[in-house]
Amino acid sequence: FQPRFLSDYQSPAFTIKKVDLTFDLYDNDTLVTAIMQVSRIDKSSKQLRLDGEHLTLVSVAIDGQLLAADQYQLDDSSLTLSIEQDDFTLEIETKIDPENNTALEGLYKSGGAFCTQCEAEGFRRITYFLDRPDVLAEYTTTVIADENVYPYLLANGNKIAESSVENGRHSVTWHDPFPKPSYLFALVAGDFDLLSDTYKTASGRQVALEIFVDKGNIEKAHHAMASLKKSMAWDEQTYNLEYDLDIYMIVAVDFFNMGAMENKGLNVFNSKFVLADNATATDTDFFNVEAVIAHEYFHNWTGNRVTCRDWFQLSLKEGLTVFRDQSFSADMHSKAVCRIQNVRLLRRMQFPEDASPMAHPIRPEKVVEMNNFYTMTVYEKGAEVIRMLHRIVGDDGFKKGMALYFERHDGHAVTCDDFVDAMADASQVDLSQFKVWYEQAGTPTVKVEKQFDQAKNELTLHVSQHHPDLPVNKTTKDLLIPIAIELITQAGSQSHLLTLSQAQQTFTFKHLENEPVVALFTDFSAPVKVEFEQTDQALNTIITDAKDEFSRWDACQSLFMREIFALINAPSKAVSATLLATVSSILNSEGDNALKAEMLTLPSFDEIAELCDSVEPQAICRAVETLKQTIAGELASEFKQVFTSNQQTTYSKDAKSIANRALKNVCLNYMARSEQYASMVSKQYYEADNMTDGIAAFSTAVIANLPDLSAISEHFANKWKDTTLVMDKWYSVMAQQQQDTFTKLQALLDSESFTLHNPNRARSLIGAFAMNNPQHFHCESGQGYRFLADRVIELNAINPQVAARLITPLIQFGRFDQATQQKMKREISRIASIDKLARDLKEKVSAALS
Ligand code: HT7
Ligand code: ZN
Repeated sequence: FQPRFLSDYQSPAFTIKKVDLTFDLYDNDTLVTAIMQVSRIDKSSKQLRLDGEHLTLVSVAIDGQLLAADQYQLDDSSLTLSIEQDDFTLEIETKIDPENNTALEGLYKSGGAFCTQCEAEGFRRITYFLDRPDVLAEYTTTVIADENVYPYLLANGNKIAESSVENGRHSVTWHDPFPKPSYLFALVAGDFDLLSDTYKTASGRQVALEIFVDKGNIEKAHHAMASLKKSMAWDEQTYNLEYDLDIYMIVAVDFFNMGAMENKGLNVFNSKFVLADNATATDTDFFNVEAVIAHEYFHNWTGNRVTCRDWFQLSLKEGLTVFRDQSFSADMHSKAVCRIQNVRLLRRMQFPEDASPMAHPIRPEKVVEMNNFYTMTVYEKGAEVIRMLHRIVGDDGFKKGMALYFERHDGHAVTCDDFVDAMADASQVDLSQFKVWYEQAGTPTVKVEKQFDQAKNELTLHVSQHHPDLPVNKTTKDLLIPIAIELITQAGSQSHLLTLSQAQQTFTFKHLENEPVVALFTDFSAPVKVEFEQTDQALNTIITDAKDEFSRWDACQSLFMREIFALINAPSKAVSATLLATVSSILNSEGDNALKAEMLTLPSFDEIAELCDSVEPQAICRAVETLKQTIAGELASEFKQVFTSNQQTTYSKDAKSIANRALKNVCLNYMARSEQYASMVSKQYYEADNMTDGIAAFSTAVIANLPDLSAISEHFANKWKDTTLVMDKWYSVMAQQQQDTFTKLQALLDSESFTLHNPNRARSLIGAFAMNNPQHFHCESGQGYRFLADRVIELNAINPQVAARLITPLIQFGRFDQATQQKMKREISRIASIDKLARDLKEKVSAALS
């Protein structure tokens, strides 16, 4: 498996301007006919090399002349032709086997329907093609299939023809007028329920909106439809961006490797991000459906109209689109809570990735398997980089930059540099140093020392930046880091934006009333770690007095972290009384309950481990458990009181009710650890009239290993046995069991409804175990690592993309002690030694073992 390098990029020697595709759909023997208008760009190039994998070639013809087998070269990944003409018609017929396509890339079957997934390099599993994002073609697609079994035949663009053909089959033709790269191609054939609506754009055009779901699920599609309309309106209001085709279709499928896919005019979604109703979806599910619908819709401009020159530029579309969906969610909901959740995700998932053997810059420079680079770094850190740009050039500058970006690049495949240049030119800010964020991996640390001159009432901050020494970075350069701060004095608070551009810099603030408490990186203004000595008292001042709600939450997390580290070092020490007082005062404070819920939630295992160098994982688990038990015990009646006062008699999805539920369920989690109130958990479970409360009680019962657990779990499974997405939740919760864990995990693997072939199901059990059950994943016997490795080996043969995602917690061993690292590496070596190891896994295990 050869790596590809960004530095080797060459523009294509040939391009394909138009493609006419016909799919004669059969489960095992689909015939694909591709008629392409090809042009030579580089006149010195005589060989046309087309990508193709897992294909059976039927015929090749140039300008109507069939080629004999000795007139082309064929191997496992390409078809090469010698070409005389500059412009010619190339016709290729291939056969494919959608039913046995368990990798879910290219054309495959999900349940009873045919669907496609072409990003990143799946189109080459459909036909031989220039499967690269800088070849933009105009597509016409004809789909032919049995009319009864597949009444809906869909593809990108607008429908231009339909007819009945022989043998009970029918044919539908679609045309997409917007030239696009092959990764945005889509086809769906199936029998669905259809939810239809319309949207009138700002300029008055009528757009048909269609959501296709499995039969019987239409009532679960209304929230997705409302989300789509909100997204369309938001993009018009915020960036003046209108939808461009006459129809926007979304199809929900159960078998899908990721969340959703932004194919032009025909999004294909994991049903998890479409279907939601009060009985089956949690508040978080409703939020996520809205966010993913928005994300895919926003790609229509940031990704589709302006696309990536090459896959190294993936963050051009993904970082920017995540930033756009985060901004949208923040406008629809609580800004502070959204920001806290973005940061939690970044610290829990991206920071560890950025310190792992697979660390890479947001614009990677070396790739073996592109599917391995749909990462937290490219997406989430990529969004943080865009957010910093936004902060540096300001909201107006950013909007002007976006407008200039579309003016310059609409209809083209471009680079991250092109985007930053548009921002720099529109706002007249020099962003050359800022571009270092695109080329450097690793989470920077910013160290700050504070000096206060009492006589002059002058504050000085000595600030320095430090970069981890990672093999992936040849050298390290200083970054341009925006540092938003708040200075809290008796007279109130003042906000400043500092720009750190050098290795060390000093910032001075004069005329202060008294020595201020300093809140650094308010609103998490840069994706860095911070070293700054602060007293508990200063952190408490930030919690009570900072204007920035993110900083109030962050200060609270710092207090928890401090206590957890103290408990790791001295397990039998008493939990600090000041911390208990802080928790109590948050519990009893006025204000936003959603924010309070976030403030009362302890840091996760991964956030803690992230700050460790060489720690035994069990020591983290023990420290967290001690802290949780102590808080729960000491403040039991306060939790009960807040729990009771936030109980609701009727279920509603307004922001206040969602916030109340969040707070109440955090309280319940603590109450499960106090003898007096643990029974409230099963009471809530059986009385719940919504999934948020039901699943909160169920998972609390599992994590606290309550006596009613088996009755609750049986009741839940019985009630929801026919609802796939809810059963995924059941598997996720069951993966967190604390007693006889491995026997129970085996029983879950053996259960009738478990299959590794469905990525949601695989992730719900195996992913949830490795990510959310640290006590047992990291158990001293190494059984947790073995369990994961065994599943990864099984998945290698079924779906390498999913296997390679699930291996992540096993390769992030660097923060643990040597003994733990050895156990983890032993399992990685076992994976490395199997026959036919897929490229996806090979890249990751090689990096981990090098
Ligand atoms: N752009 C989409 C990425 C995606 C994907 C990538 C590889 C393999 C399968 C995939 N499914 C979707 C999703 C997005 O970021 O919007
Ligand atoms: Zn995306």
